[in-house]
Amino acid sequence: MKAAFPEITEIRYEGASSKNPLAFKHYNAEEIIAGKTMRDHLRFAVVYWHTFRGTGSDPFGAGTMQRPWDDGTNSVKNAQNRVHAAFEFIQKLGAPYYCWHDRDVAPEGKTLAETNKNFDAVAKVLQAEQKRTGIKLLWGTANAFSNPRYMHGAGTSCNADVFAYAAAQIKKAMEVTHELGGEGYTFWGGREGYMTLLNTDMKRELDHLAKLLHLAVDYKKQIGFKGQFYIEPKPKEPTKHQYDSDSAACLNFLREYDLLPHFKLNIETNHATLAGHTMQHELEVAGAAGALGSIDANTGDELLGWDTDQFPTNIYLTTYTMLSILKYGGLTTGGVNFDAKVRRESFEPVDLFHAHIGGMDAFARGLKIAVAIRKDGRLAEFVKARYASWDSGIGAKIESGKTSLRELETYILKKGEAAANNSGRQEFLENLINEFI
Ligand code: XLS
Ligand code: NI
Ligand code: NI
Repeated sequence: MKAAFPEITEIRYEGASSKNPLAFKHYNAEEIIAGKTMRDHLRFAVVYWHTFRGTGSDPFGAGTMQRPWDDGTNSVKNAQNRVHAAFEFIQKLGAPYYCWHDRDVAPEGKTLAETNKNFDAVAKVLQAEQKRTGIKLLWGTANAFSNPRYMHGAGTSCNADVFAYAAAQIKKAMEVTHELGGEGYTFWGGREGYMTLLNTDMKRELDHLAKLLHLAVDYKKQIGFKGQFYIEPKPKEPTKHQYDSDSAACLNFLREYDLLPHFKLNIETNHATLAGHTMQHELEVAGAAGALGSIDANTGDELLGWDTDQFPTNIYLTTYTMLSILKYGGLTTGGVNFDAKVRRESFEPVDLFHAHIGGMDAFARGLKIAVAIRKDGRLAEFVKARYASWDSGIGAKIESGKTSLRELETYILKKGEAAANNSGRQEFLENLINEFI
């Protein structure tokens, strides 16, 4: 088979002084930092959908992408050929993982049976390419939002047959994920929400969504799939309101329906922005609940206000992201998955390399900076000292649940006034972070 990227050889680490655009300046896979290789800390993944299926079309115009290996048809043969191009790319880039939706990798047929057959035919090539290259599947997912049947949602559709269809599709996507040794499986509720409450029975829809996830948990056990389940929060787009709107809403839903032991969150930067939060906020909410699983690494444009899925290059963003990830013990089953697409104007194959190299280098720098900040210790010490009043005396008593309103009243009446407050020192801390950037 003809090479898809004939002019490009393996991307190597050349160090910070390199001027070669097709080399890593900071990501050195083998380098050990804080006890692990950078490869194991970051667990980079390439997405199949944007990188190999993105056409560059937008609501105002047709596709622009030059993808010489793709014949533009919806055939199984073309889908199989595309797998070779994809693995050539991922291997040259040196990313250890990739992710897909079922419908990214194989075309839909006229019936579910035909669709599943197509999927199997392509999965065979995926399996062979994984074996040849050592590249692994970070997670799989089902696209239960593109086909018109999902116009009212999948698990939350008002049409019970559509729920059944989605269930069948998810069953198959889980099986293929399992066959390919996937380390996880993600649920992003593409249309699990509403456009208007006038026609929506919200309680019933949420009950149904929980049912679907319970059925998936049951089936996971039946087939012996040991991968981690993730929910990916997003507040809107395509619907006006998605039920998995942010980390807090997802955690509440999972707890309410006894699903929390089976799921972690896959947090996406651009989705945090759409929810009116920072990425760090979303990671902290998930981390505090022991549910920080994986991240979809991208960034949005705050002036545009939609899910622009740009590659992350902002060092503050990657630093804060890595600070939270390291704080909660690092990535174990999850990874740094580039759910990002090149701009419509960046239409040449080489742009895919520029984009991923930039994202990987930005995360490598974020990792190194976060490790240095943690090693320095002043930030953590400051936070610890800020809460010192809880370590003994009345604070310790409150924390351990050994007090009452009556006792607290007596305590304050005796003291007359609370102890003086200390400065929050935000500016000092911002300067401290800048020392490392
Ligand atoms: C869309 C989501 C989607 C998920 C996978 O906004 O980010 O790409 O990551 O279904
Ligand atoms: Ni995503
Ligand atoms: Ni997204």
